Amino acid sequence: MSITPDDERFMAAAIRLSRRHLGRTTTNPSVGCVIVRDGVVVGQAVTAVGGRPHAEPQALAEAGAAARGATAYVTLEPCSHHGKTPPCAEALIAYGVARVVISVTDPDPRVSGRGISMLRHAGIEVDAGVLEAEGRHSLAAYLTRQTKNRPYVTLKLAVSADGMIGREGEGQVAITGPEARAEVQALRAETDAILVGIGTAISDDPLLTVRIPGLEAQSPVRIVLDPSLALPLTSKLVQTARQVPVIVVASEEASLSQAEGSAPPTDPTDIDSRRTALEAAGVEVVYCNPYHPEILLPALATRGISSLLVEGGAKTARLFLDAGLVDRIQLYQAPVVIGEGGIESPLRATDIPSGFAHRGTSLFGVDRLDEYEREN
Ligand code: AOF
Ligand code: ZN
Repeated sequence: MSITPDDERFMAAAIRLSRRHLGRTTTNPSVGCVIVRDGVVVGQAVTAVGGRPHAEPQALAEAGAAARGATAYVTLEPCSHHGKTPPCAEALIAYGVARVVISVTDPDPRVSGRGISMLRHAGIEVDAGVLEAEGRHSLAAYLTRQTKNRPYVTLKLAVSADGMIGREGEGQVAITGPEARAEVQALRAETDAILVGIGTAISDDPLLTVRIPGLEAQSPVRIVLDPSLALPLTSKLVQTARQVPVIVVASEEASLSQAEGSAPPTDPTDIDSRRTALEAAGVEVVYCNPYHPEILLPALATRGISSLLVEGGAKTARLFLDAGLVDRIQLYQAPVVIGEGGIESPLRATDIPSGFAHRGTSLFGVDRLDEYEREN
């Protein structure tokens, strides 16, 4: 059977549904499943928070007997493995579904085409690749971690009309307005981890949590690149480390502390006592080279982090850009003028690196957001 406009419409609904649990199912992907019988939706579900149960068995349970002869729209190939739950392909077969429409095939080596062949062997018609670009977009974090062994990296920058991202020595400077700031919080809520350099952690003293009512529990893990453990015990990050996890990435050699805005070299005993104090406050200290994203990112993937939001400052942004390890750029442009003492943005709308495609523009109050994504 060929793909119809209705197929795309129901797949679009499944993709939209899948976005509901983005950032809350890691390391599992957030998958959407819509079951349709005679043009009517009889069951729909998204992978549960925490990653299980998967989407399909929940949607099938809702459909019940109406699933017999129905079409299931799934954003990811149904699984075929006996993992923590039984295979979803088996459930689709058991309920008597007649057709399965899939957006993206699953790169998990335990599945990888086997879900589709199980279904076909059982006589179910399968169409894959429907709205694949949109499907891949919704599964970007999962696909990146599976195929590249690193998290999907989003760089967020808020740039003033004169090309600045802040003012030297002034802590947090409001560049965007409240609408754009709410949007950034929504982005945090669907991301596993958020990262800043020690310079930003000290000068801005940010909280980096989600404060949208109802979504507070979705705050990402907060990561600070802090080679010599200079993060003050009085900082908001440390003070809230018991509520929302904080990971400090320190260098194995304290002598690397010349880099970004950090404290001057100190004797090792000092470092040891700072480490003890940070850990006593609930901060996790990880030793890994903080200035080599190509080493750091796989280490984060191993810890189950599939998506990472890089929020500042200029040097940290540059570090990830130069390493070619940014997948998406979210560039806010605000009409504010910073002027004297401004910290220049590492990036402006006029110098987006090659290899990034413009994916869209949104307006938040007086601020403009342009989204760029790496093409490949
Ligand atoms: C589906 N539907 O909703 C999801 C799937 O650890 P397990 O046993 O839960 O298996 C994890 C794998 O299951 C994951 O790597 C991916 O291949 C698949 N995720 N599959 O059929 C779903 N979330
Ligand atoms: Zn499954």
